[in-house]
Amino acid sequence: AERLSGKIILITGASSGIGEATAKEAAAAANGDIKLILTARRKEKLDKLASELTSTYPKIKVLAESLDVSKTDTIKPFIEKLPQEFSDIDVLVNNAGLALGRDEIGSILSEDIQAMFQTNVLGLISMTQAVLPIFKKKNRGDIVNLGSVAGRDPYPGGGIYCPTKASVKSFSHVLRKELINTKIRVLEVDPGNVETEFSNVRFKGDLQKAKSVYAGTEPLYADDVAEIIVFGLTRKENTVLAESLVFSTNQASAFHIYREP
Ligand code: NDP
Ligand code: 8X3
Repeated sequence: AERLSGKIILITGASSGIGEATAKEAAAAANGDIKLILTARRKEKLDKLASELTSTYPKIKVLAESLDVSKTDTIKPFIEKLPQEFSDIDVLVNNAGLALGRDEIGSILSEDIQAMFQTNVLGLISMTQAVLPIFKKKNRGDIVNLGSVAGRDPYPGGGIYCPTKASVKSFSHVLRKELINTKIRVLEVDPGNVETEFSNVRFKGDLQKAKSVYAGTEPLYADDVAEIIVFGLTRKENTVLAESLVFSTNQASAFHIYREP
């Protein structure tokens, strides 16, 4: 919609899944009249997406930059050194995130604990801290945080991932309350199972295990979640899609999943 026209949108984790789909959905909604800052660790994937978008929409401006949000000291300098035409960000999509393993508490690898908190929580907080002054200056801007059903409905084997997403929820609440006297909006989107690279990453390349997460169901796909994000971003300025729990039609909680026999 024209409500996204001319905006500058920064997406973390735009090299795959929900982040990549959100870039495409936002570009389509604005019919290319948009500037996208695409970030993730895998620069070659971002470059591929950027060239796809620029060949579809001649008017679009895309900046693809590698940024590892778990390296939190690099975030503020990254935001401060953005080229001038991308510097006045309007929308931050805090999407970068991951789960590693399904090990039970007591046998979780310490590097997995570190990576999940460092990315899902500290990375998201640092991005928000770096971008918020830009929004406060103009009393406007949208922050979209990717939570999860896992943050609401913790499950065995999610000893770290679930608390990281509960942290995202708590952080989003505080932020929305602190910004009550501004026009800055805080949106949180909490999906159930979405078939992306998420499970390949969680099961560290065991594709059989990854596939079994979605077996017998029609899961959500990345573009389904991207549609919800863009729906939220294109509401009138007086409206905030504060929280949305999004399931595939076969899912009703973290563990209520109907699978075709
Ligand atoms: P994908 O694995 O497909 O995408 C994850 C994205 O995050 C990739 O672009 C990856 O890029 C990026 N990323 C991971 N670590 C870092 C890092 N340290 N710095 C920068 N970018 C990073 O998964 P999804 O699209 O499914 O996940 C997106 C978000 O949605 C996550 O926050 C996830 O927790 C959440 N979510 C996913 C659900 C699902 O079932 N799939 C359900 C609920 C929530 P790269 O590797 O190139 O850095
Ligand atoms: C991803 C969905 O249920 O595996 O957030 O945690 S779940």
